[in-house]
Amino acid sequence: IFNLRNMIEDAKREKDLGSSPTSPSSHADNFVFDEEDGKTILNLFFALRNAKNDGLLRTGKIFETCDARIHHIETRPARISKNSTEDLEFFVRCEVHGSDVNILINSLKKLTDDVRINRDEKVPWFPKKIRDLDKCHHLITKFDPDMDDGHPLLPGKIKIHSLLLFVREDETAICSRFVIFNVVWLLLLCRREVYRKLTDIYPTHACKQYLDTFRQLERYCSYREDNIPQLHDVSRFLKEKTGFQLRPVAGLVSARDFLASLAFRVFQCTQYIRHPSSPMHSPEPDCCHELLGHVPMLADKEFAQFSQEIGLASLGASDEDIEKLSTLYWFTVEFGLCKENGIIKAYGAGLLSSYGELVHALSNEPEYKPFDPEVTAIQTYQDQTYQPVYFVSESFEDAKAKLRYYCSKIKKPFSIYYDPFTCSIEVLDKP
Ligand code: HBI
Ligand code: NLE
Ligand code: FE
Repeated sequence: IFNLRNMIEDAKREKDLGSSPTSPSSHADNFVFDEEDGKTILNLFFALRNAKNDGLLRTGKIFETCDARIHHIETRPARISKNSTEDLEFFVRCEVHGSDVNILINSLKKLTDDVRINRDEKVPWFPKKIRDLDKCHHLITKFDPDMDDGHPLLPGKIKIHSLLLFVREDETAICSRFVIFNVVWLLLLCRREVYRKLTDIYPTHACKQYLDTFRQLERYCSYREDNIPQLHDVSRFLKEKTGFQLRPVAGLVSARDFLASLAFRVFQCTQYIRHPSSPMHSPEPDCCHELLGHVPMLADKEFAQFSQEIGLASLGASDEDIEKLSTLYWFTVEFGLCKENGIIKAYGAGLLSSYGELVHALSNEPEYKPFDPEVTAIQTYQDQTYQPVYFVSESFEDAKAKLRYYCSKIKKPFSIYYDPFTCSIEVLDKP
């Protein structure tokens, strides 16, 4: 019998460490290259209704998860309280890394009321060096410290490299080596089905850039129906083609973090596989989506540059602009269509990894709109099932030019320059 509790603990620890091709070895970590360490002082006010001990403890957990150093804490009974004397108001002054500020605030907003913030930073923290990406893998589930074990997808997730299974603790009783072996086998069959069905329709549905790089991946990266290529091998291939590299990540990360990594030509990749009950569509990214959807496109020079430009535009942007850039990313990198000799083809990764949606996108069911960043950036969307609306670009070149113009209009009190030799950002103040 596997000791699943230990495996889950190990997985969590590994998730926090985020072993990555871009992070330096622990030895090098002893050296401090940073002149500024990115700390922010926050003054926070919030109220806990019906403050029982668990509310207080859960709030404390948020500060702990975000590695916040509390300098000062004060509580008092809430002044305006219809209810009872159990309502408490808090004042906390703490020091937290800039990359954790938004997570901390959003988590507090979920758990407490009347959150007010006074922070002495005008521009949100953003990574300046590729090693700063070690601070950019905030999982979206981190919002709620208690959520990890209850995530609906966890029982179906598997980590490919170590064939590590995530199983809910209440299921441990029935799990044996035999069961795990069979689950792994089932997932490999799922992967084969995804691969077969998709490669059947790529010639008619995928754009020419995709078809070209996919052939290369078959040749040089063991892309086959009976194989799941290793992240490291694929990353090395991409690095040679366009300078992009892959970095393993434990799940969906915040939009700000995800986009920031693109600025450095780093793509954060999930490594588990979708639930075998729905091979033709998964609402969340998995290794099929990353390997069949994103990787071939990231191996195209033009597209790699397009992706990096969205990333660069996101650095230090306001929450509102991050939202718009995410939406642009969604309707281009994930679900973009483009014309090829007048015929519409798919270049979005979310389409190229989902047989169901790829067929749907090029049928006469959905609505098509011309790609125009101003319009696209405010289109509402959902991420659970097929999109009812897609945006069509005239060509890649055209999409890139339009996006570049859009990004140049985003208001920021500074401009940035990316130095490809050192993989770092130079910040230039605007007069
Ligand atoms: N996180 N791991 C991961 N993979 C994604 O594709 C991803 C993400 N977070 C946000 C995101 N994509 C997009 O929907 C945009 O918000 C950037
Ligand atoms: N729907 C896609 C798929 O099934 O592969 C994943 C989309 C991730 C945003
Ligand atoms: Fe994706």
